[in-house]
Amino acid sequence: METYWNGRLQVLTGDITRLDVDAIVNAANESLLRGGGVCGAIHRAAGPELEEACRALGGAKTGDAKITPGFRLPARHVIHAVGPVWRGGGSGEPELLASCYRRSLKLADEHGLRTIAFPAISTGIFGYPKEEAAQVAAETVASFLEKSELPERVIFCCFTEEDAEIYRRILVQRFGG
Ligand code: AR6
Repeated sequence: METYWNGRLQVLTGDITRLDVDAIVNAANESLLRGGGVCGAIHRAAGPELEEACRALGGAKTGDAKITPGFRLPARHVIHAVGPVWRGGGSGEPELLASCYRRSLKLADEHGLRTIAFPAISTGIFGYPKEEAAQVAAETVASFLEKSELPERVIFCCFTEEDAEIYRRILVQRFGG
């Protein structure tokens, strides 16, 4: 696992449901109910209590995020962030994607969470190009951390080595190798 910026940013390849962190972020949709992709994996690993807790949240708008306990996951909390569906880039997608990273980090800060792991939100079923999404993710997270002591550490959890390589390249450009 590579670390950047005195260890506050990390890139790793693997299954986010296995991470022992204060919060993992779920790439949800506006219903906040169980779906496919990383969302399906998180619900499977957390158990049925997670869907019950999500149902009680009553959905969330694109660009927003809401928090639940992690139930059977090693992570203490799940932050359900709703990324945008990619419609070509001219429908406010970058701002909506940035917003769901910011809202997730704000929730982590408000709950006193020290460690949080993000998947590459919107880059699977929602079709956001991976490179562009990683740029938004890295820039938004770095700007937030510059102004906030919490979370102390943010992990970009990539599902493939190829995705991790994109993040490494972007973070080396921004923070140096
Ligand atoms: N750990 C880490 N990353 C993962 C995992 C995992 N276990 N599984 C997949 N990924 P996606 P979206 C990566 O499709 O595009 C759901 O139905 C995957 O390779 O999960 O935001 C929701 O309910 C990709 O890079 O989320 C919504 O309806 C990234 O996670 C919709 O899909 C996100 O892919 C959200 O679509």
